[in-house]
Amino acid sequence: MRHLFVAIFSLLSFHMNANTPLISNVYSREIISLNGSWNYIVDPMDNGYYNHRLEPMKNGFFQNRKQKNPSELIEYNFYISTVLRVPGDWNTQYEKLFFYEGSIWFKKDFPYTKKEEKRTFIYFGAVNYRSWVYINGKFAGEHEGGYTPFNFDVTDLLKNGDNFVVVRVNNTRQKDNIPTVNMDWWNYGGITRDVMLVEVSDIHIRDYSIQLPKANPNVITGWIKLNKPVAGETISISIPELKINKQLTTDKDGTGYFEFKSKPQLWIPADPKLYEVIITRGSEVVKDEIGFRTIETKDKKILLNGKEIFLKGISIHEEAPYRNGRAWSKEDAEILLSWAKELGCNYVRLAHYPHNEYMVRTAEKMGLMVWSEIPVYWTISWDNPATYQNAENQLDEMIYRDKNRCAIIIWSIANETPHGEARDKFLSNLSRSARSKDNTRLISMAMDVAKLENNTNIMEDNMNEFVDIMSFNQYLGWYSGTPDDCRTRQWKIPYNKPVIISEFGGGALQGMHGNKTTRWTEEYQEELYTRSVEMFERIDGLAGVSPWVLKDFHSTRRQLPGIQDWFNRKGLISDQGIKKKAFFVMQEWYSKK
Ligand code: GCB
Repeated sequence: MRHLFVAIFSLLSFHMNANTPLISNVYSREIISLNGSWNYIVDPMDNGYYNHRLEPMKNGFFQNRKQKNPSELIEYNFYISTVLRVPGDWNTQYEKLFFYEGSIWFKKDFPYTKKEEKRTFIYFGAVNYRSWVYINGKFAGEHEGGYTPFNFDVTDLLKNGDNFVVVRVNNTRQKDNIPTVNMDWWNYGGITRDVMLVEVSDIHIRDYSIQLPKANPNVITGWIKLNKPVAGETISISIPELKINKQLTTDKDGTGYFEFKSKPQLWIPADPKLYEVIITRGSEVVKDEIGFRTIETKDKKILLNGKEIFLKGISIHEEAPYRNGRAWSKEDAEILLSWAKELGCNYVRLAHYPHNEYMVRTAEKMGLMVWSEIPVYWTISWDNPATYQNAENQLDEMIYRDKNRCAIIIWSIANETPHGEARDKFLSNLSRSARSKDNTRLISMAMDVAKLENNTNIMEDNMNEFVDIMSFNQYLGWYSGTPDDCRTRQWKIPYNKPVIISEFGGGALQGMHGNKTTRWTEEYQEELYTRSVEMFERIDGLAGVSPWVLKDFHSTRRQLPGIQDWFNRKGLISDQGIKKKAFFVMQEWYSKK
């Protein structure tokens, strides 16, 4: 009986390990990077995990076994397998992996010296889509969702000297996933963001929130939370430039709350002021740069720090500038966002999933407000409770990571979802969930134009009560009608809320020239932009736009040879970084707004 119990228990512990709550702001902690070359094994049948009866094996590839004598049979070997760069998608590193969807095993060796009194976590900025992590052959944890960070406490799995980490990554598209099986971007697989070990003390600062409360620029409020529910711990918070230096005592949940009267210089795009904030607990120090601003809506206006602002935006995919594949570095973020600045933007829509932390932090430093989105895209499984749970989880992880980024003004909970009862229930619940986590930001989603009557686009959506801003994607002149139709098209949006055109645009192959009625020429795209912005002037309550899209990006839906070649060509800039004519139409319009 006892044996049975032990067997069941070890089977469970072999596979169960709930996600450990995330350590905030890892970049300011003591970290050891695990970026670099990782050996990999492509495993389309999950042969490294299941035996021929499809039962999980004790001896899977995560054991990273090496042959001990020449008669031993082991049918894999990480050490003589080729390498992939991490961070990086696998699709653009080897031609044979361009279209690959399935499992790949990654392995990295690393030396480690255990430190008394320290806990060590392994942290992943993102892995697309699902991952299983093993340290020295033992299961550390698993994660679902390709665009948000996660970490596991691996203190007890590490040893002094040589260690190895193995990650099984699977990016198979599935109907019930978020996103689902079809989307207009590349399903890049792999360990696509930074990986690191994070060392913290046994009791440590896990998370904090520091901001202005809703619509009040004279008080800084927030909380600091330890990883354990220990009362009576002293934590200090200081913002030297504001002469704030306070001590907090944790309550029985291990949380300390604060509220200071203060009049910080407010963050605005033209002067994105950030303050150094230092949080200390004993010898532990966490530093951050935090900006303060309020964001709200009043009737059809968006108010930043109480003043009306027009969002001059651009939609961006997380694709590297000048090279193929996922963007992941600070340098990538700086190039992409400096293009947005050159366009005249004060705002970016980071589509269609949470982008890496460098993007958000760089936008904040450059004075760009941010729309951040989860990949609830097109037609997902509205009726499946597990799909809902997954969406809510991705929403939580997005908010958790970025709640201290003042640049983020909008949480977007969906893109172009079809009207219907199940969808309404799903999205209204998501909206409630977002508000319960963060009542200081605006909520929106990119909707579709509902109908066309008497040459009037009518924007109706039951979700209007669950958003602060009515945002619509519309492609008049590309997917329907001609650019000329924009001259007369009218708009009716029957809500007393600000309106954002979250997408518009059309494709052009950079360098292809011709008549403005010829598809794919830069002239067609230029004309489409010219007519579109003219039309936007007639939209009552228009508070911002974010054209689709900054740069051409890879998409498996875009097959036209010679023109698309697997790129969505709606970029204002080509995949090679060359500006198309429409870029300058938008730049000119923004310069007058
Ligand atoms: C959309 C989608 C976006 C697509 C775009 C297009 O409405 O939101 O993801 O890439 O249209 O190019 O068709």
